[in-house]
Amino acid sequence: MSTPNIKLIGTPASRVMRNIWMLTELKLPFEADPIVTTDPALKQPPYTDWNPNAKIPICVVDGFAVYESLAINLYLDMKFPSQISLNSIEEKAQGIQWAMWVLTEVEMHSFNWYLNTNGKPEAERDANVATTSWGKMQKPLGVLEKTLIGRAYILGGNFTVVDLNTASVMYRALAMPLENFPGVRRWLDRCWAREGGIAARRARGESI
Ligand SMILES: N[C@@H](CCC(=O)N[C@@H](CS)C(=O)NCC(=O)O)C(=O)O
Repeated sequence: MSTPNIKLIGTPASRVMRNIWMLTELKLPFEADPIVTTDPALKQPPYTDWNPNAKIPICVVDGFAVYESLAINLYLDMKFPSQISLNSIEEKAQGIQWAMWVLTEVEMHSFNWYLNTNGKPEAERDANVATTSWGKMQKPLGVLEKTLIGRAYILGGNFTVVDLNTASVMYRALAMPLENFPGVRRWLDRCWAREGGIAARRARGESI
């Protein structure tokens, strides 16, 4: 197979980090276009041809464009089978299930918690939003804690793209007080300690 031509569009200080992690796991070289969301070019072709939402990330593989960060990772998983792949139809269904779960049940509460505890300048933080968001995190954290009983990773003993997608969306949970969710704490730290997780954090300027 010839080397694929992969372009990953968007600054690493964004959801693009989820795809940097995936491409690092797959050991696939890619051309980075670190465009930022405020760049007016994002609202023009060729970007809007690739993603009419004018958002990042976008991944273009041999001319085929995909957007939506977790859809990109599930596509890359199907296109480039690897050690972390989902193989059976049932595993692929779980890949879709967990991607939808983390985006609908976790992402917004996790981000709002981060913004109002650390992310925004202190004067702009709202303690009520932080408390409400932390409250909303309890149910999904409990679900994940239960899922991880007796297993190192979400589907069992091996790290898969399901863990990558779920843990990458839970980036801000790294800073959460997870004492009541020890299984989630261990799993999250184990996932983010991987080469791809470290590469994604370094790409956004973290010195880890
Ligand atoms: N659900 C999409 C969200 C994409 C998204 O909102 N990306 C942000 C950057 S992380 C963006 O491009 N924002 C620009 C805007 O909203 O105009 C995904 O996971 O890829």
